[in-house]
Amino acid sequence: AARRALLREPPARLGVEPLPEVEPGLPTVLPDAPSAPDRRISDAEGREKLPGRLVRREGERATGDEAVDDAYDGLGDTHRLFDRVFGRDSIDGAGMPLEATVHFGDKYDNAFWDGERMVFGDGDGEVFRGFTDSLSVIGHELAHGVTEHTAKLRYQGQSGALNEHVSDAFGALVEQYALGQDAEAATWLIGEGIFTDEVQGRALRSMLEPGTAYDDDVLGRDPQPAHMRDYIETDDDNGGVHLNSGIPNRAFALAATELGGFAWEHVGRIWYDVLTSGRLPADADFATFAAETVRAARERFGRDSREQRAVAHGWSTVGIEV
Ligand code: ASN
Ligand code: ZN
Repeated sequence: AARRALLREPPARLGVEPLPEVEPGLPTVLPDAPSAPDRRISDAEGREKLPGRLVRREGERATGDEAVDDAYDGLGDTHRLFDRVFGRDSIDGAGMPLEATVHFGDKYDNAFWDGERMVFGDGDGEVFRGFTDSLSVIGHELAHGVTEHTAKLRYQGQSGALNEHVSDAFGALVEQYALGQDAEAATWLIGEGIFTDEVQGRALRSMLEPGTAYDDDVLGRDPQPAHMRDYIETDDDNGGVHLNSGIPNRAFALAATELGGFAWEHVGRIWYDVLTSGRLPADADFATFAAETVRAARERFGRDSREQRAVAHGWSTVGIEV
């Protein structure tokens, strides 16, 4: 009962209605008590040198530096989703410190995971605001760490696009969990609030409608495909990992919205099961990954369950039959 209560506990920060009773899936292995994060935020002070100066450790007061404090809070929100919903304490599942560096570089227009830490630029102020302004981006970067410690999806071609997709999926879930948003209320946008007002765009990517996140004079049109027929073959970007991720992103968001309710309770759980099953090859292609999600849906929610059908339906809508 304690475990179920944990699973249903509403996001802590905002007072949301208690979650409704849901039909229980298979028992979820969760710790009896939530774990606490161990955050360490460093400041690169405008240089491209890591890790930078340690400016805020776990339990320390806000610094007043927005990037530092947003990164600290965002890492807390990300830790909370993985811990409370999936029973995973931090990136490695064993309480590993969450390390981030902010103010990386001069007008640096990106955020990334370097294998050990999350790194966030301030943006140039013309196209991009700071990269800590979006919780889905913080969740995205931390999820790269989780993937590295679980399925180890190779960052090239289709497995690379799946690696990117997994980061977008959990980035979106971090935001939804923190806001107490169900699948219909969710924006399914990654990096909302990242662009300045000068840019014609809503976000970096749209999971539900890939290819529609922005259409701007300088940036051009969002190039993400939304269906297998538009898969992009390229040598850039490790084989278009940030482009072709639109295809699995849409399958995930479609399944979630078809099911309704809280996405972390169904598709999130299924995707997490796939990541941690030990069955997914590091070089998995879309079809292999899709088959694993349908199998995980069946194992957790039952043969011919709504969940299994919604997941299969999501994939077939983007041109992947399972
Ligand atoms: N924001 C990108 C990502 O996390 C940065 C990169 O590709 N290095 O995937
Ligand atoms: Zn990424």
